[in-house]
Amino acid sequence: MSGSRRVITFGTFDVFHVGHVNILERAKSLGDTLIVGISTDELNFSKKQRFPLYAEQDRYKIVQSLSFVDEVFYERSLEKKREYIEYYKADVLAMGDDWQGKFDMFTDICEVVYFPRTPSISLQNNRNREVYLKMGYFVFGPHCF
Ligand code: C2G
Repeated sequence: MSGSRRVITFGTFDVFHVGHVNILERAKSLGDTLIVGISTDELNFSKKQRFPLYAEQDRYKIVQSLSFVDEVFYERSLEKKREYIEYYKADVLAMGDDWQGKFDMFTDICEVVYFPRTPSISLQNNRNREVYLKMGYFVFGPHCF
């Protein structure tokens, strides 16, 4: 649709929580169409040396089901970010501020916006960690969402 503003964001969105809702909602508020790149299991392993708790097809399905998400795709390589932004004709790239400054090189092709992370979502220091352990998840060391 001409004149509509397209926003893109990327993430793993593992064990989906309200911090993820907040960033996606804020990202959508910047435009008309929200496109989300979901990191594949393999990409996650290469950047974090562990696999996500939820499989990529489940993380994909969860994010795709949100009313403010319009399109979802698999992000297979961090190096392809520029290609993804161009392919999806994004006007804006939105990310949480744990990535502050990291994507400023794309300001030549789109606007780059960082939103504050939602604080205090952590498995390390609260009961959530125990709950996950009881569910049978092996939670590696400090695992903060
Ligand atoms: N986020 C947030 N508040 C949290 C946790 C996450 O705002 N408490 C945001 C992050 O800043 C990010 C998005 O939610 O913008 C997804 O977070 P992750 O799933 O942790 O994504 P990550 O593994 O950092 O992948 O190429 C970029 C990567 O794909 C981002």
